[in-house]
Parts: sequence; C-alpha cells; structure tokens
Amino acid sequence: MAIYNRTLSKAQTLARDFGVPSAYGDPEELLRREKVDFIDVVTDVDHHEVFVRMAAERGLPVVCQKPMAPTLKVAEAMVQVCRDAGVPLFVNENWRWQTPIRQLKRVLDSGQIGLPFRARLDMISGFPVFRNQPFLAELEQFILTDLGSHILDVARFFFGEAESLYCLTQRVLPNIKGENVATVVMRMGGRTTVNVNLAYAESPLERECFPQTLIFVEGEKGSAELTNDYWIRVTTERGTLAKRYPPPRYSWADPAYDVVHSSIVPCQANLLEGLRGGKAETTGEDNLRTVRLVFASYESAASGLPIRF
Ligand code: 89Y
Repeated sequence: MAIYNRTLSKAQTLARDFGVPSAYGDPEELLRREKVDFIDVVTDVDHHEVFVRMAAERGLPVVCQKPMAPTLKVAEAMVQVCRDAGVPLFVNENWRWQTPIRQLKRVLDSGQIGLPFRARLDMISGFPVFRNQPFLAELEQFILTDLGSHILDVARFFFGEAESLYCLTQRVLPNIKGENVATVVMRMGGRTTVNVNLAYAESPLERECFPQTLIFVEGEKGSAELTNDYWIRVTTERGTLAKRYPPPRYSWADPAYDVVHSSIVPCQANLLEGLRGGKAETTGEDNLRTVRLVFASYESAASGLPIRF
C-alpha cells in the first residue's frame, strides 16, 4: 500500500499515522515503483478525472470519492474512459449504507406498506457545517453537490430512476458562494412522487439531528417513517411498530458524524467485493445516474422549468 499527495510531507504524515509503508509526492513515481492492485482517489473533486484517467491508462481498477465530477460532462467522460479501457470504476458513495437507511429499505422491500406512492427525504440542519468544512463555503455549487449527491442517490436506491424533476434553490447565508437550500421534486420508478428537502441554513431547529436523514414514505397499505434518533415507525392497519436502528459506534469515528462515518464500513466492504470481481452497488455507471440528477437539478433551478429524462 502507498499514499500520494502533491505535498510530500502530508503523504508522509498520513503514511506514518496509518502504518502505510511508502509515501510519494509524485503519482507517476508511485505507479512506477509500487505493485498496485487498485487506486483510491480521495482528492478534491476537480482532480478526480486526472487520476481516474491515470488508472484507466494503466488498466488499474479505480475507486473515486463522491461527488464523482465537477460537471456531468466530466463524469460521463470518466465512465467512458474506464469502459473503453475495460477498467472497473466505483464511486465511494456511502450514504445509502447508513444503518437506519438500509433497514428502511428492508421495510419497503418487504411489501408491508405496499407500493410507495409518495415520499419525503429531509436533510435539513442548522449545524454550522462551514466551521468544520470551510471549503464548502467556497463552492459555487454547494448543497446539491455535497448533500444532493448523497440524498438523490438514496432516493434512487429506494424508488428507482427518475422520469422527471423540478428544483428550486436558495442561498440564505451571506458568507458562502453557493446555494445552501434546495428542494427537488421527482417522479421516480414510474409511480412515486419524491420530495427532497436540503438545507444548511443555520436556522435553529427544535429537534436538530445532524447528520441524520429523516424520511417519510406513504404506501398503498401503510406508511413508514425514519425519524429523529434512528427510530423507524411502520404503520399499517394493524397499528404502529416502532424500533430503533442506531449506527454502530467506532472509536475512530467523530461522534458528531456517527451515522455517516460508520456507513463507510459496509460501503467499503461492498466496494471491495466489486474490486474482487463481485457485485458492487455504486459503480461508476450507476453513480452517473445520481450525478445526472444533481446537474439536472441545477439546470431546472436555473431555467425554472421541469426536466424530463
Ligand atoms: O461533505 C458532506 C458529506 O459527504 O457528508 C456530510 C458532509 O460532511 C457535510 O454535508
């Protein structure tokens, strides 16, 4: 295993902290000298393409952080270059692997609430995210790329592909560049109306629960809800069944990001399965459909018009 960073000292610090045998300040040198099974690209989004191309040229499988690319065109080119080279491309999209989200998917798949006709996915938080991740305030396109990539992916995971989409965005904080509030309405899987509400507006909320996603699904035979503190409530004509599905605790995880950080474990396990020739959920081809929703949202917000796929 080896680490590259354009600032060699940073690569060396990381290598020391995580027991990685070698560190490089030049990616070509790393690839020349090391025996590489796959490349994991964890740079900023603007540098994903260059490293994915590097992997494809060498026939090396590659895993790329979310969001896959800064534009839909670049994401399409990345998928194409890997497809042409016969190189597996995966995207490190972890939100759908959160403990309560996996459980809610099981509830929907069990048929208990029948076919879903409408759903609401809320990631609305007053958490001062820009204090922890100051680079987010510099993004011209913020909440739809940062959070929309995750929540629109969860929407696809639950309800299938979108046939149409309409989006409104707002910027309601002064010292940031991009939109920090977005509302996306979609028709998905031929039957479900899906509302996605995103906000990092720093408004005080009575039940702040960053970074939990709250979800409500209405079905033909009942409803299912993922509420604060990881409670899932399933209501049918027999009544309501409520059970808590908290994420596992890891000593290395930041307690403020528990449900997110712990989801990295099953996500990585699934990517490893893909790298070993098995089936991974978030392949480049699959994640391209999520990227399409992100940029269609910007297009709809800019034009004021719905998009049909
Ligand atoms: O950057 C974001 C992510 O990927 O997960 C949560 C986050 O840290 C803030 O929205």
